[in-house]
This record gives sequence, C-alpha cells and structure tokens, in this order.
Amino acid sequence: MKAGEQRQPAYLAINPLGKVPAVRHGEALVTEQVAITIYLADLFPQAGLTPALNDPLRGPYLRWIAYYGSSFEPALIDKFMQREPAPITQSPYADYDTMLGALEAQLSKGPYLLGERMTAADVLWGVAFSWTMMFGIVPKKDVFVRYAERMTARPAFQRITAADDEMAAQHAKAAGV
Ligand SMILES: N[C@@H](CCC(=O)N[C@@H](CS)C(=O)NCC(=O)O)C(=O)O
Repeated sequence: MKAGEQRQPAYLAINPLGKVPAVRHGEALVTEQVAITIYLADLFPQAGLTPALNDPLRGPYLRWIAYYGSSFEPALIDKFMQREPAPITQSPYADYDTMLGALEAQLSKGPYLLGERMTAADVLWGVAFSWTMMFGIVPKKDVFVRYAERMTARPAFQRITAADDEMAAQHAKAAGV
C-alpha cells in the first residue's frame, strides 16, 4: 500500500476493490475480513476459536462477525464522513448510536463478545475497536477500551503487530517513502 500497489493491475486481479486483506489458500482466494475471519478460524479448529456447527454459540458467533461488515463498517464510514445515514428503513445499520449501543450491550456481558469464551469474532472486533478509537470514530467508553486492551495485550496480537510493523518498514523502504 505504501507504493500504491493495491491499485495496480496485479493486485486488482486479486481483489478488484483494491482492498486488503486478501488470503490465498490453495485454489481459494478469500477477501473481506468477515469471510477471512470465518475461513481461517474454521481452517485451524485446533486453535479453538470457532464454535462447532452444533454449538449454541455458533449462531451468535456468526451474527457478531457479520455485524462487522454489514452494520459496523457502513456506519463507521458515514460517521467519519459526517454523512446523514439513509432513512432508518433503508439504512443497513439503523443509526450509528443504535448500532454501537447493541455492541456495547453485548460487550458489557463480557469479557468477550460471546461471554466467557473467546472466539475469532473477538480477534476481528478487538482490532476494530483498537483502531477506530485511535482515530476517534468510536468513543473511548470504558467497556470498549477494556475490551480492546484485553485483545491487544494477547501475546499473539503483540507478535503479529511486531511482524506487521517490520513488514511495513520494509515496504516503506522499498517504496522510498
Ligand atoms: N470491506 C473490506 C474493507 C477492507 C478495507 O477497508 N481495507 C483497507 C485497510 S487499510 C484498505 O485496503 N485500504 C487501502 C486502500 O483502499 O487504498 C473488508 O472488510 O475486508
């Protein structure tokens, strides 16, 4: 992205939207964070991050992952652009405060989105809260701050952030920025 390669033909052949992330696994090409989250969690069941198909938590698990792409992301962009949402019957997320309020109510039951069990949904949402609060789009309410801290303090998160920073530095150097 430092060199703008996400808008070059080679990457647009992977994702025509020019967006990351994208994962290629064998013949499968997966884009969209929601799909990637579900895909990877299912691919590595030994990590224990996905409720089984017959687990009563499976539905809520899918619900809160889908909520990210279907409700949170569009609401976030409208908020960031200071745009009025579409009328409530047309808006995919009702209105911003209602959308965020539902998340807050869910997280207040904590410590994770599904209660005591941490799942891949929390990996997605922990990162989401972390950067959206950093950019001031989501208010730094206690419940969100504690949740983001809980997720970003995990050794796995620390490891991947360090690897990411290193990769970004290499890319910046290569791109001369
Ligand atoms: N709906 C996509 C959104 C992905 C997205 O917003 N990616 C940003 C991450 S920084 C991006 O690729 N931005 C680079 C650009 O558009 O130039 C998803 O959930 O994967």
